[in-house]
Amino acid sequence: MAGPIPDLEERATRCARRLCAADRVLLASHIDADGLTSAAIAAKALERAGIPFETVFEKQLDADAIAAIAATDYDTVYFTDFGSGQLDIIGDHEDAGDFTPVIADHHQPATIDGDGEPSRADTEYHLNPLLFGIDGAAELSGAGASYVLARALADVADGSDAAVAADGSGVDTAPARSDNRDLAALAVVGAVGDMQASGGELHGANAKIVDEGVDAGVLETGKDLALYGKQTRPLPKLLEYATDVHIPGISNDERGALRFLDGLDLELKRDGEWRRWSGLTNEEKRTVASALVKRAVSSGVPPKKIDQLVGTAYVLSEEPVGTELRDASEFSTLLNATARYERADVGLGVCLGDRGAALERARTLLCDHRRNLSEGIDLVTREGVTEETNVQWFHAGDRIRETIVGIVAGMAMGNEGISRSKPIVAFAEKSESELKVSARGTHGLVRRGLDLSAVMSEASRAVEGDGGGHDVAAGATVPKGKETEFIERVDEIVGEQLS
Ligand SMILES: [Mn+2]
Repeated sequence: MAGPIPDLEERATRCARRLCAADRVLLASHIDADGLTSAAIAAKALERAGIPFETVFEKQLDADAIAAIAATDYDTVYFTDFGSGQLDIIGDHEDAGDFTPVIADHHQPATIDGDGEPSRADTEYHLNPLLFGIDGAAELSGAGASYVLARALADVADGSDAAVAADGSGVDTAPARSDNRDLAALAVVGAVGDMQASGGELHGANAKIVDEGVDAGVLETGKDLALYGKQTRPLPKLLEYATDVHIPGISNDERGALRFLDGLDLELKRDGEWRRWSGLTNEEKRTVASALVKRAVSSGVPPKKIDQLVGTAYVLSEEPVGTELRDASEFSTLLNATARYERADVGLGVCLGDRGAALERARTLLCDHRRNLSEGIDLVTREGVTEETNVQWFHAGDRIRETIVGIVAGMAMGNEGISRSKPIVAFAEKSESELKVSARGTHGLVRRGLDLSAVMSEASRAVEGDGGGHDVAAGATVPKGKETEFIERVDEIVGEQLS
């Protein structure tokens, strides 16, 4: 776990040398928290190495997007948080002499070409933990891969004296020959955003990045309450909205959460404002945490669940206390909000240190996002769902954005009239001719055999669509007008899985 990972780092050095040899680089990245932090890490590293670059973002790196990239006059394209899954198409462009790809990704590499022929297994400048026996789903994210390359780039650029441009441009006040370890904080935000923290903490190659960030003074870690919103949520909301571990009389219970806090010997408000977890003293934190555990025990929450109330917190020590930027989890949520509304420029700006307009815009987007979610949940709850034998579904049309309809569906489960004993399927308009489908289940249903990834992939193929995902949450794109045929097939497959 600790110590260098020789093969991965050797490959990173090879990629770094290629980037340093380029006159200029087109940086292409995925739009989500991991993709945005990947791009920010890459951008900082290129800037510090004195390599001119331009950044583009794509929601999906499909053949059209790659063709558009190939049509630019860049000879070197650096892909972050995607590219491995498109190795076949990218390889064709490389063979045609369109550009040389450098890839830092953690997704499954494509091994079969579109025409069914096995494609090249690898390309020369391809950095992916999966090629070196490291779990790309749990141990290194796109931002992590981008960070490993950034560290190599600092070494290579330092050795080749490329760090200072001849006219001194591009050199900021930061030390020009930084070793890029300060970028570990963003790598951790990306990993947390890609849900790589399991059992309350990061593991493997991710843990090594955490160690480097702590050494560099940009990260602090420690055991803390594992609730979302420790920096920004007022105490009662922190407790009320924490539903991963359901504590009767507190979770989802506004008055209950208030009563619980009132019962503690604690100063709850200061200057008329609710205090936040991040502003409590260690002793005050202990008071709340132990009362919370006591309440969980006395109301019959299973010990395994109670353990989940505590986890490792990743704190960005250079960010101000009480802001979402200080907590890796809140930071990644803020970035995801910019990504969902296609404002990658805003998310990237925040990652690169814009604490003015970009941060303000990101906060507004997050606020709008939360309002859209709550309006969506109200809409679904009010209008109800259609029951089939094995699933329930609703059609939001254009009234809920396709980018959030899945979250809305999942959150609406358990509301009045929306059962948690059947998976829920949601349709929303994606384009003139296509519908986005999102399906959500519960872990209980998965234990009984539900695999929504298989359901979405099989049922969408039956109507000439395309789909996939995870067992508990999956999605598809299907042609408009095929809803009935599609849902019948979904109902059948789910019935088979749960029988
Ligand atoms: Mn990723």
